[in-house]
Amino acid sequence: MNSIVFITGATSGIGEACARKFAANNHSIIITGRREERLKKLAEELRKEFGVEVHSLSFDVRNLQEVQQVFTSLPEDWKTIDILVNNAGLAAGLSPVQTGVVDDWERMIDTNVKGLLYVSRTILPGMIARGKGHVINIGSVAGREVYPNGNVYCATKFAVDALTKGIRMDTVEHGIKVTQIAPGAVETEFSMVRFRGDAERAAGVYKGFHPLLAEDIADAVVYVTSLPSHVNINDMVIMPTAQASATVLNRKS
Ligand code: NDP
Ligand code: 8X3
Repeated sequence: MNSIVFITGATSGIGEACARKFAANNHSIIITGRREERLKKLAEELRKEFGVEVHSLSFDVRNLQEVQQVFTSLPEDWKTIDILVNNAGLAAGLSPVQTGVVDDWERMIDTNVKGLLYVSRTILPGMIARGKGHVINIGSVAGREVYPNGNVYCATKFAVDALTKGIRMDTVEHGIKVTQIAPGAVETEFSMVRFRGDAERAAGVYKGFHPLLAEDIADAVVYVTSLPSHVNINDMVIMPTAQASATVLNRKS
């Protein structure tokens, strides 16, 4: 078997693009997410198109028991994960704290912070036992700058930044690589989720400029895993050319 790559949130956007790129590079892939039908379809497609081995696991990263159970259920030769892409995440809403929806806060904190911790806690011990592994956390420009009404989503991505540094410090003596990739605006299902299916509002986020594509981020994810064993990219911030900061965009219309 080639490297085994475990990707959270592979049912759409950046995670799905990562699955395609890793498959195109002949890696064995474990694709995960809650939407089982999408996982099945993607697994079949990747097997057919690239002739690689694909395992799919449907679970919610917010549920520690589920995370542990699905990992335990993996066949032994799939447990030796080389690369973990902690990508599953979301923004829910865009409101001031004083009128914020508490349930949205819980979803973001539980998914973006606790989910990343649960998956890392489950997979890191094996990497440490084998003395090698690479963890890639998908952060965000929102983890570098706070923007109006971004409050809790930004806080979760600042937490991803802190956890990336913390995991790197905790595992450096075991030879583990830890990378954060922090994108600006990427056109995926992200804004549809954030605005609860309001397609017009979601499309408006990317109007008048050329946003990043999920494939652009997947290229970077695959690149950081392609370097010699003594080289680690700690951190990468990737923006559309038309975006200078979280709030400064060169919109033409
Ligand atoms: P998408 O909405 O397209 O994809 C999000 C993925 O996360 C889906 O596969 C979804 O799968 C999965 N996911 C969400 N919640 C859970 C959960 N509780 N358990 C398991 N999987 C879950 O958005 P993106 O591809 O854009 O987002 C991927 C990551 O990139 C996120 O962490 C996001 O914060 C980050 N990011 C996005 C940017 C953007 O502009 N799009 C910019 C910067 C960072 P399912 O629903 O099937 O469970
Ligand atoms: C997603 C990018 O700017 O919408 O993390 O927060 S932003």
